[in-house]
Amino acid sequence: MQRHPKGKRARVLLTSVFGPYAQDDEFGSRAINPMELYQNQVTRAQGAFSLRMFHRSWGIMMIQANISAPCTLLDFPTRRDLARELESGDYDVVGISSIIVNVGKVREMCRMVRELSPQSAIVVGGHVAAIPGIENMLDADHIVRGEGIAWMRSYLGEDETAPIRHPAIVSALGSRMMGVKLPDGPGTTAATIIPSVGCPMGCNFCTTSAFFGGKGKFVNFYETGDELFAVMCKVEKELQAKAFFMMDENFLLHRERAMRLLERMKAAGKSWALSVFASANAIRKYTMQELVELGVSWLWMGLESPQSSYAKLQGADTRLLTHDLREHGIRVLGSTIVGLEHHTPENVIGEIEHAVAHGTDFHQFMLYTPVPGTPLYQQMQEQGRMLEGVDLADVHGQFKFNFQHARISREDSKRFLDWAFWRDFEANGPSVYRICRTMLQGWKRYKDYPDARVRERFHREMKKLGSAYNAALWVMEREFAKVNEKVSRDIHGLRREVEKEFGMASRVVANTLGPALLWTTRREQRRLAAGATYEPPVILERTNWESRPQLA
Ligand code: B12
Ligand code: SF4
Repeated sequence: MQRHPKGKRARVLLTSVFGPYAQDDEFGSRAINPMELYQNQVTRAQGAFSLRMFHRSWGIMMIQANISAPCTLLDFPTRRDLARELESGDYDVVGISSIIVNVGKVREMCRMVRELSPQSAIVVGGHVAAIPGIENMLDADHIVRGEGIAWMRSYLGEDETAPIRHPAIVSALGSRMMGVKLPDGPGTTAATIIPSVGCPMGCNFCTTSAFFGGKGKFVNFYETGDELFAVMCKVEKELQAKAFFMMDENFLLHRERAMRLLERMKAAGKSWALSVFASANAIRKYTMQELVELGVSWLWMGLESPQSSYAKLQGADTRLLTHDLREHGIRVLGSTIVGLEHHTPENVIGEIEHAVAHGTDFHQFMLYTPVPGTPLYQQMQEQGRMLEGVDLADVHGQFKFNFQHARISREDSKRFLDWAFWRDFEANGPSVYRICRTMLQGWKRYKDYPDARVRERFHREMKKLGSAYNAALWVMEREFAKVNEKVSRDIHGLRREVEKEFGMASRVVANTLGPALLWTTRREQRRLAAGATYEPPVILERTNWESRPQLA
């Protein structure tokens, strides 16, 4: 591979794609595809009860933390921010990180670099690099497919096999719900830990798996439970974090690593909470006690479809599994695909109802989408079923099919998808209510558990349930009566249980804080109806510079 002539003296700018994001524009921003996770693909039908938050661009944060060259990281810039940095910076290398939907922005950013910083070499990385023929779509010097830390280290003449340094990453920023901004920052938000990239299960539609090698392959940043424990201790100290978002596509699949982590947590008395992604086959390798002791408190699981033949689901009764997990206080985010090959206008409703009947705390619905770089895309291309003229900015699984489905039309794909979100909300109520129910179940089961770490974790969560969350229940009970009377009564029942458990104080909080929260919720509903959107803040961070200010 070619090295940059200046090696580690090269000055590097790493940037995510520019905003604003929550609008329709010629560069590929889409109003229905803001820079948010829950609002985009999980709670989008839940109005003011939707969970709103932003996540930093972790890929380039990891790269920045692992090179010794002077480096500036620009996250969520506007074009003006980018232009200012390019004009003032004298950068030798500009690295742009993007996913496929944002390829139009990458093209424009390359154009800007050539114009404003012609001496810079342009490196494009992240999932956008999976587009076949991307070299001809934009003007870059290097297109990097797969893992980027090793690539950048090698490009700058550094040791690509050196241990990975993990930056302290606050998992979310700008969180809000029911019209209220939630506390952010050290001590209040989980820290993100990235143990690996890729997933060896190799489901045919999965871009993350395909991008890092596909079936049987993945890249581990931390091989052992001991390494992971050390990283988590360091981040715990830096961010005062007790909760961790494990950004690993299938964290529980690596049982040996997870069990060693548990041993170390036990020995050190760590009462950590872990949010993880895991497939059903991986979850079943553990007893509920092991999961609870490991601190698993939130779990993202692909349910896909009862008729699908994915190896990760083989033999799993996902409804029973979801029920058990929630009984043990583990909040479940289920993920279902709409528009699989066997779906028809007749059976898809039944499959959505089946998904809804899981009664998960959150439910993501995604359209079956052949994304460039995946086995599914290749198969559809070979069969001549990819639709012509679909803008890549619209290929994000939340709009319409980008391929010819055997039985469902492109227009209907959107109708079924939108209905799935609505149906889950209507039948199961706001996700905030559902997580309160799961938390209470966990508390009842584990409040007297012999392991003090586990008791402490549930106790921490319960403080919120007995106070602010109970006020939220008070609001939801009132507001949801208009949508589903039965769910509203269930919310009332849960509130009574919480008050029985936590006494007079929680009732007082509900009655005093509740009306204020009702007011902010209704104000938020009006704001959203009038078209209000949210954008992440622009962030600029410099490392290894001797004399440059932190903020532009
Ligand atoms: C966090 C996240 C987000 C955040 C984005 C935060 C941000 N600042 O960009 C949020 C929640 C907002 C989000 C939204 C969406 N996301 Co998203 N997201 C993720 C997630 C879960 C983690 C990303 C991550 O940090 N991974 C860990 C890091 C270390 O890996 P990485 O980013 O891939 O980076 C590595 C390499 O790619 C490479 N690299 C990355 N950048 C660069 C740059 C250079 C210069 C170089 C050399 C290398 C390099 O090196 C890194 C280290 O190895 C991934 C799934 C996943 N497991 O990766 C999906 C994922 C990236 N998202 C995806 C999608 C589709 C979306 C949405 C369209 C979904 C939707 N319908 O709502 C929206 C788009 C929003 C928008 N307007 O752009 C897809 C991308 C598919 C594709 N092929 O393009 C993924 C892969 C999920 C999936 N499997 O479908 N997302
Ligand atoms: S189990 Fe999940 S992360 Fe792994 S390949 Fe399948 S869809 Fe992707």
